[in-house]
Amino acid sequence: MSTVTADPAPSGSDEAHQAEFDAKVAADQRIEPRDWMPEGYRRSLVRQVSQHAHSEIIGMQPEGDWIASAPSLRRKAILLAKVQDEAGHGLYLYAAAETLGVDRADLTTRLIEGRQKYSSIFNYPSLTFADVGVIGWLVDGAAICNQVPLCRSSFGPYARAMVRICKEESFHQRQGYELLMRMMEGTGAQRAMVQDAVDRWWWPSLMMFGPPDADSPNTQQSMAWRIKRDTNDDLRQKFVDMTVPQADKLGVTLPDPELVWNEERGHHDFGEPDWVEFKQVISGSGPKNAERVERRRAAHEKGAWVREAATAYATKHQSDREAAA
Ligand code: FAQ
Repeated sequence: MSTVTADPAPSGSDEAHQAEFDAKVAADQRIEPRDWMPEGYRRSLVRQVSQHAHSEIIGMQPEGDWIASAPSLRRKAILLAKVQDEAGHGLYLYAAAETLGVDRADLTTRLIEGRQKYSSIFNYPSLTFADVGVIGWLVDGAAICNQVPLCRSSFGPYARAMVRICKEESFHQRQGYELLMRMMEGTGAQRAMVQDAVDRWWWPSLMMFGPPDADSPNTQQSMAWRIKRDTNDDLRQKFVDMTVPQADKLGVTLPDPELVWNEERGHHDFGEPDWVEFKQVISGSGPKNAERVERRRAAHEKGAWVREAATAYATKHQSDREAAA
């Protein structure tokens, strides 16, 4: 992947800028924050990157609920590390969004006022410790499928953030699968707990990839701009094909009677997720939407003193530096 040095103050006509932008995208070169970019491209990135950042932060909650009652010190240490990683992912992504000229504080306000979306998946409850394993296996598995291609996204800061995030997500996926393997070697009750969690998380995991391509208003343009590299349906198919053998090895049944290998297509056929439920969840009426957002709002308010202290510290150091200069 080659890079093009950004011109900090591009000059010339809009047509020339557009032509240069189009050429860079077509050549798979990165667009950097100081490069000229179409306003629609900037807005679409702010939309996707901030929703992604919010998802990481809200996504800490379903598993975070189990930190205090993890069944062993080892499981607690793993879970703590994973949830901390999600916070880190949120930070990289908010930082990437800020390079597009938006303010993280404003994005947070939009999230807690319900004006911006985050991933539908995090509006479902985590009812047992098996959910921790299934979130790692299926939710992180879906996230990896969706996000590895984003390492080649046309916007430099987003693509670079995704490289590190994907490495950490791979660890997350493996820890989930390993936890489930151990539970499946356990008692009948433990195996039933795993199957129950798989039954509850399978369809919401498929919804993570977004609506079917025919109902996806953003895919076509985002693909043309190479923000997205694959369509929602293509990634969903990839996830199903990748997950079926893992489910077999684990010894669980995926809750879809239509799931079958199609020799002709070289892919699995599978049933249709409940898109009515998906729309309800993304418009704020899922099982946990209100609780997730309220908790985020309370945490934000509780953290006000930290932000004030950090700002006071930075201001003091700035004046000390100026006095010394
Ligand atoms: N949930 O036209 P499209 C993770 C919205 S991170 C909620 O197809 P697009 C790590 C969409 O925003 C998971 N809303 O949109 C982790 C749009 O609304 P808008 C997050 C959804 O952008 C693991 C409208 O529907 N990952 O899991 C969803 O082309 C474990 C129309 O949709 C990312 O954000 C949904 N599932 O494609 C953390 C990846 N799907 O904005 C903790 C980056 C669609 O017009 C624990 N994002 N919508 O009002 C993407 O790849 C894309 O944005 C898609 C959606 C594929 C999510």
